Amino acid sequence: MDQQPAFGYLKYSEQHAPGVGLTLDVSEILANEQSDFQRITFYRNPYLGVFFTLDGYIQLTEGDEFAYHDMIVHPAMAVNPDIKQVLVIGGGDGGTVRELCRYPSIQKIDMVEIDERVVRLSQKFLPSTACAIDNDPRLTNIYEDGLAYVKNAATSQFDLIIVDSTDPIGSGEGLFSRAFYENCYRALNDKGILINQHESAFYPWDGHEMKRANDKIKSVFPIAKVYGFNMPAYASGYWYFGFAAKNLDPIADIRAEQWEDLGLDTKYYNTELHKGAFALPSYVKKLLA
Ligand code: AG3
Repeated sequence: MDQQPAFGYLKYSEQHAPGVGLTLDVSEILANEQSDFQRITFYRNPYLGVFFTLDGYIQLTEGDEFAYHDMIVHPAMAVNPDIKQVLVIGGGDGGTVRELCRYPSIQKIDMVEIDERVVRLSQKFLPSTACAIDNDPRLTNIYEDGLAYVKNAATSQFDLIIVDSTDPIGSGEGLFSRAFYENCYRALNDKGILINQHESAFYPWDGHEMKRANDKIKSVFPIAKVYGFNMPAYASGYWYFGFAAKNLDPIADIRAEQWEDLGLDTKYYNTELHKGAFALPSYVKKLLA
């Protein structure tokens, strides 16, 4: 990450709004294929490292994935450090399960990813995120539709469900449906927590999806909050996750000391930031009201 930007590279460019986008130099195209579900492309950028897109949307860069994966895992673990049974839907690059595997108290993780090609290409080109896959006996990889998996899951089976999905278009669309959230509710026990990829608020089309998802989750879960984090490669540089639960409140029930006693070295998350992340800008509060 200490190279100077240079001229003469190919460019990857993603449109975020009319006249606004993100451009990354491409020093190498590592893979580009159409799977049964989506177009998958892996690139290298001289500064942020390997990044990949699904149907033309950046999923992560090696340089900023720490923010995303810290924030999709650690807030829930700090609210309930006794989490043992976890279901991850999506997350084919492995970053989410990498963070979960750092908790010795977690006994079992089912990772249900619809597209095995994302996992295999990540193992090849993103070993820094995919390192836990095929490497931790607690982790089971299942290649099927997360929607059907949750529908067939036993009642109260999980302490935590994490939905590490793409946007609500294409193969990820069903993971934003009310029926899916209802099945998650049923598959979670009384202390259960649902964390989901929740889009962002700044641009109206992303904000529209964020509100739609939030309205549905609020109608299913008694506790339904969102929290934000800085994500440089995504539209507006800021993104949200949802925290939904049957009983546990993300602020009132945080067990900060117990989490700190674990001594995990995290690059983004800490228990002070935890509280701040749930404090929303006024325009976001208004959007979700
Ligand atoms: N999952 C995708 C998050 C949303 C990306 N959307 C976008 N760029 N418009 C990231 C997977 C990380 N494990």
